[in-house]
Amino acid sequence: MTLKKIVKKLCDFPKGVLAADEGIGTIKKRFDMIDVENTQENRTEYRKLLFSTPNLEDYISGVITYSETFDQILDDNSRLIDLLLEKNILVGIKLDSGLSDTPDNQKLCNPTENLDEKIKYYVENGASFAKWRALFIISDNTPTKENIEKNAEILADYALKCTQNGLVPIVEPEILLKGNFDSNKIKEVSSFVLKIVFEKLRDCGVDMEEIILKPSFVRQGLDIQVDPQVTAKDTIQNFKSVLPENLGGIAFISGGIKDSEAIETLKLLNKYKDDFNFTVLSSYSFGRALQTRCLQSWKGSVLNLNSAQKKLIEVLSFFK
Ligand code: 5MM
Repeated sequence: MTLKKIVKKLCDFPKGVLAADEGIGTIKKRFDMIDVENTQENRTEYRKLLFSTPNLEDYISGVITYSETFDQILDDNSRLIDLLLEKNILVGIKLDSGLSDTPDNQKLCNPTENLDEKIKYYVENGASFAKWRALFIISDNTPTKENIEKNAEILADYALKCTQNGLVPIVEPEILLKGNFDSNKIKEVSSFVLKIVFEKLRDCGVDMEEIILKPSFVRQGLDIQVDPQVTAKDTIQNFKSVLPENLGGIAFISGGIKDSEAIETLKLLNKYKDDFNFTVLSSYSFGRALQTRCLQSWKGSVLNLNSAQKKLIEVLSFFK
């Protein structure tokens, strides 16, 4: 499949991407909420539950995996990711190596060793796309231009390497929605971050049609209740002025927004797109919004497998 076709398949709303690429530290936070120990066995059981959910392929076009999951072999000697490939669900791989704190309380992407070799390995073993996350924190003085530029250069370098070697890069410049900042602030920060990210992508010569942007919604801080109609319209209006028209697609993060609100916002955004003449394919790459009810139903017990899978499908059905 060409990179452009992969982009189209992944962003074909109401189908979208399940972000199941939590690193060891992040999945621990999710397991802590349901009192499940963060062992490799439990991580495998949980991801097996997700990937073997009946009819998952009716809703999900791709799943982002963590390296441990990608390489996981099951008791019958099959690969865990084969559960997805057999259903014609595309497999993605998290290629970033997490974040470091900067002295001024911002985040900077860590480098990934031997990135070219890793990309080749994942392509040879069935991956179609990748993900790299940068994180920007809103405060009175942040994110700074310097911090955005440094992270954007890393994202652009990763994106170019992926497209040159056969993976669609998902470029994730997440803006942390935690807090009580107002809509003017998020509009200003979102525009500033995306403007610099796309400048750096262009400087590197990345083909915009071959990439997927994974942004946060343009929403006020999570402490504030917001009407999804407002977020949907603000997001389109803001994006229209900064995103290239030939961008391959968008796959939003849920960013800690409640599942029902995140899904409603994306549905409305797709409904309003024509009114604003916004043509970029817009779908999702949600983690928490898709998984929270499923995790709470599973609670680490094989006895709850069916009910947990039903919860996942229940949430996914809200998109239709
Ligand atoms: C699923 O979590 C992803 C990996 O997180 P860590 O690097 O912290 O282990 C994360 O990138 C995720 O894909 C995005 O933040 C979107 O997830 P949400 O839950 O915000 O939709």
